[in-house]
Amino acid sequence: MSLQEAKKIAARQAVDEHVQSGNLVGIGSGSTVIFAVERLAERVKKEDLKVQCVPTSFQARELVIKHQLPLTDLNINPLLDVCIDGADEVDSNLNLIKGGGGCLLQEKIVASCSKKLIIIADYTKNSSKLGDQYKKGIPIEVSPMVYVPIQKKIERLYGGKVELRMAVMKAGPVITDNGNFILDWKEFNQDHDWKKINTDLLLTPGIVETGLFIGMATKAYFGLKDGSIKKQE
Ligand code: DER
Repeated sequence: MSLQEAKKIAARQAVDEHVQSGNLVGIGSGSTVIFAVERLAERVKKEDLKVQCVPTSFQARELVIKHQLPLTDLNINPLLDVCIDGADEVDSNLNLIKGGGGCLLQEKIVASCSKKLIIIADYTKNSSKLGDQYKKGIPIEVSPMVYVPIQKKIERLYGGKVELRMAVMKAGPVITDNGNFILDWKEFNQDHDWKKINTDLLLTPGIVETGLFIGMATKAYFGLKDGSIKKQE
């Protein structure tokens, strides 16, 4: 089974099992969530499903609009029934690395305002430890004015290598939807206490958010190579 197919079966199963009519739904960012939104739109047509969606990025908002799903926001609906999102890696404790797409701040905000965070992914995201398979680093969103001191501090205190994420189709760094930079923390020690590390990082002035989603996910759906679906909770 291709990666795309694996993403698709995971996304469709998660939407069918976790979205009921009348639900307020957080819509994550990335490629896997596209299949989830397509399934939502299908169900709206087939079942007259009533949902309102809160996007987690410019990309997610455009996706919701493309599929003519109703938009809302957290100030109108401060508590969502479910948030469905992808991940860059999921460990055996259901801790996540997210932010490969640079949308981690709004993703974490929306997830934190949802009763459930349902992760959808292909089999390449299913690891026992963070860093087993995902080598692009833990994304950390930072204020542009202080990215170098933060880079140096993380390397000094925790080891590894911290790189400013550079844009591909634009000279200079990636600028997030929130006007910040992204640092990618690579070659980190995989045996860190991620809850402590995450707390320490978030106490650092200038760090806006991390791509460490610790103890936030309710359940993960992985599309496997053989066409089956692995559920982890
Ligand atoms: O940037 C993000 O957090 C995305 O959700 C990412 O982790 C998953 O992207 P994918 O569905 O394209 O693999």
